[in-house]
Amino acid sequence: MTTHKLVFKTILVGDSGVGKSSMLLRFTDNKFNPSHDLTIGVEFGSIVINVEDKTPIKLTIWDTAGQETFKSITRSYYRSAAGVLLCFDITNRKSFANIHTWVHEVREYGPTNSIILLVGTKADLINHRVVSTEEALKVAEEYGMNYIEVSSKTNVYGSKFSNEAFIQLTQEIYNNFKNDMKNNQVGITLVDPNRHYGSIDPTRTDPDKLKYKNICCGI
Ligand SMILES: Nc1nc2c(ncn2[C@@H]2O[C@H](COP(=O)(O)OP(=O)(O)OP(=O)(O)O)[C@@H](O)[C@H]2O)c(=O)[nH]1
Ligand SMILES: [Mg+2]
Repeated sequence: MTTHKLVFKTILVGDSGVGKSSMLLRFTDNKFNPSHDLTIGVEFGSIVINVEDKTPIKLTIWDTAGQETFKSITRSYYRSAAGVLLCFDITNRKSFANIHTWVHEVREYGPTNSIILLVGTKADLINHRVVSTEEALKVAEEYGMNYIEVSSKTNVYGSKFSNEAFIQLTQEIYNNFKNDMKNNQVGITLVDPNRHYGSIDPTRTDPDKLKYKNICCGI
């Protein structure tokens, strides 16, 4: 049975190596991978989140490749995203400087009203920090974005779980949607609960077909 009536399409963007895939892996599987397995093209994950008023929302997350080579593929995903997690690594100044380029990319190729949340990753690496929280907050404010710091490695940083980034983005998209329902918002799908969307045969054992996280669109 479909529990959710709303589907939000979101994407993870930012330089290669900042930890986008690690955020998705922590969120969908509660795991951490210490090695950098370059994302080729785009990977996909999805999860249902209950927002503050308990509305269940299915979040689809497209994890894009940070490498320049894949820019033309990843750009095509901006177009239909309701929300963006724009990530930089707090131990890597270049990834922070590139935030400006990423914002311009998202604004140029994405819908005008998509919500961007700025995410400072690897917050556990306190001794290697080169970007201060204040600096990041300032840039976020310049672009009208909120800012959050997370660690996919330790999962908890300060009082926050790394999943908070996804939850916060979902809540922001939902608030925006509730305030402006008349506007056809890109990246938001209303599911008809009376419609039969098909189901997976519970006796089926083929693990690849039942996989929750799929790789797609790689070249
Ligand atoms: N200490 C620490 N390392 C992290 C954290 N998140 C990611 N890493 C490491 O950073 C490296 C890159 O992480 P990925 O998640 O593969 O980076 P990505 O942004 O998906 O990179 P691309 O797919 O190339 O765009 C890996 O070695 C991760 O283990 C974190 O929160 N803390
Ligand atoms: Mg990746």
